[in-house]
Amino acid sequence: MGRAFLYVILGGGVAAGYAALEFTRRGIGHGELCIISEEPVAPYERPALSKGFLLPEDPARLPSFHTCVGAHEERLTPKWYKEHGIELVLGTRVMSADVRRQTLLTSSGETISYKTLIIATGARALKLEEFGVMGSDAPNVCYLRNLADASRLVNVMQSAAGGKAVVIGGGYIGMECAASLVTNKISVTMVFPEEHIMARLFTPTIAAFYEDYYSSKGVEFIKGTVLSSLETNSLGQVVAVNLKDGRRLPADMVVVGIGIRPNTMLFEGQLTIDEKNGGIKVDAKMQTSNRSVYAVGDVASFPLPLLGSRNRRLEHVDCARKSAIHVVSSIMDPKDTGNFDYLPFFYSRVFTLSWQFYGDNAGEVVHFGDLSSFQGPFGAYWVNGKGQIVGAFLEGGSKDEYEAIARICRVQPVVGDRLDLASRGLEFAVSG
Ligand code: FAD
Ligand code: NAD
Ligand code: ISD
Repeated sequence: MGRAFLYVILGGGVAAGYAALEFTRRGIGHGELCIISEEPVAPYERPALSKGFLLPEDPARLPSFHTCVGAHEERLTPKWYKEHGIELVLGTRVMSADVRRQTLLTSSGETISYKTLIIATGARALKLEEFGVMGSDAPNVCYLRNLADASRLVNVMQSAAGGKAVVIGGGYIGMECAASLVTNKISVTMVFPEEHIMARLFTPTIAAFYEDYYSSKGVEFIKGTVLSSLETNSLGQVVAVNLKDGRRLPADMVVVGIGIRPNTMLFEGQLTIDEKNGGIKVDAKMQTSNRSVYAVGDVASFPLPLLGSRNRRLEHVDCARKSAIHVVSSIMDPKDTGNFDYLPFFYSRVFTLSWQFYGDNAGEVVHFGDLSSFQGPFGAYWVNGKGQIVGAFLEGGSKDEYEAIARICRVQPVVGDRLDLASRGLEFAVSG
């Protein structure tokens, strides 16, 4: 059996939701677009899973965070897809793809063919087993990538109330989950191999601010080491985490956030893969090495103007949203669609703190503001070899201040005296 569509989006996450909205805005006929997703629910704002979803009081639950509420747009419920004649094939995994025949084979045995395919398969969480540590399928070990993981995490947190959690990984998941666990009255020890949290983005100075804040909330840090094993009881539950440095940490639950891998598998050997950055290689129109196939979001490696159009893969929601909108424009209006001119934007919210980052965190760093108290605003500029500002970070800014640092990263002014830049701080961006 089989069905044929003009457009198929493979994957039903953030990018799929924003692409669907853009398709309807540009005008598609009923029955022309199909979205196939392994998840059993319509596209939703994944960032909510490590924030609002984990709140002890009045937590966010679907349908409240279906896309595209994260960008203050319409909320696309299953009814919306039906009314717009978009076929949502949910709870269905695509098992294989044939880009030459333009077909996808699903887990229900159906062959779905397309004229144009958008790959929006996102990424999967890396497992501890991939680093040689066994037992992460224990009932009180949690990963966090999708709604099912988040629901499970909530249940495990409830069973561990008043107890101890070990958080493995000092990246985004580690930081946001540690904050949520503390808010749920679970004491937290974070373990990670680097010298400070968020090593991919934060400077040691920025990291020290957040680490001090987390310490004030009772979070303990164990840095520069990794797990050696998980110790379990007769029920198969983890009771302790053993570290390579010999320490043993008793635990009622474990949360693991040790990075992701883009879901490229279906297309390996069929499309060009960016071996360096991971991901499916696309051009500035988000088109892959096959003319009928495009890729967006976490799975796509695209040319980034900021890097002189070298390819980069970004794992952030703003990129998923904007690349999705861009791809629909590329497909439906190729003549009038330019290159994807994207400025990287990352953000996070933990406890009552909130930060934003724009651009590239490469070059010399100039910190500004008051880092010694928990007041903010404070931040940093990154200055490249030509003396231009190419990146900016700000904690505790206002809407206008965040817009100002985004603008400065687009304009990339040349700065002279670094001490002057540090003392002018945020005012440099706001007045610029
Ligand atoms: P996804 O949203 O991951 O969607 C991919 C979809 O494809 C999934 O539904 C998946 O099930 C489906 N799929 C994959 N393979 C198949 C297959 N073979 N068949 C069928 N379906 C398939 N970014 C930020 O900038 N800020 C944040 O605060 C933030 N918070 C986050 C919190 C969490 C808990 C997580 C996990 C991520 C967060 N991110 C955040 C990252 C952001 O959510 C991702 O960058 C974004 O979701 C990427 O969108 P995507 O559509 O490319 O992939
Ligand atoms: P990450 O890349 O942010 O951090 C991975 C962390 O894993 C590293 O910082 C390191 O501390 C740790 N690590 C690496 N190898 C390890 C090992 N062998 N043992 C122990 N620790 C190890 O990835 P993540 O935190 O898992 O987040 C997953 C994805 O979700 C990322 O794409 C991230 O961008 C996304 N996310 C983003 C946000 C946000 O933007 N606010 C929030 C949540 C999740
Ligand atoms: O971008 C986001 C974010 O950080 C969330 O929590 O989207 C979600 C929505 O705001 C949830 O409604």
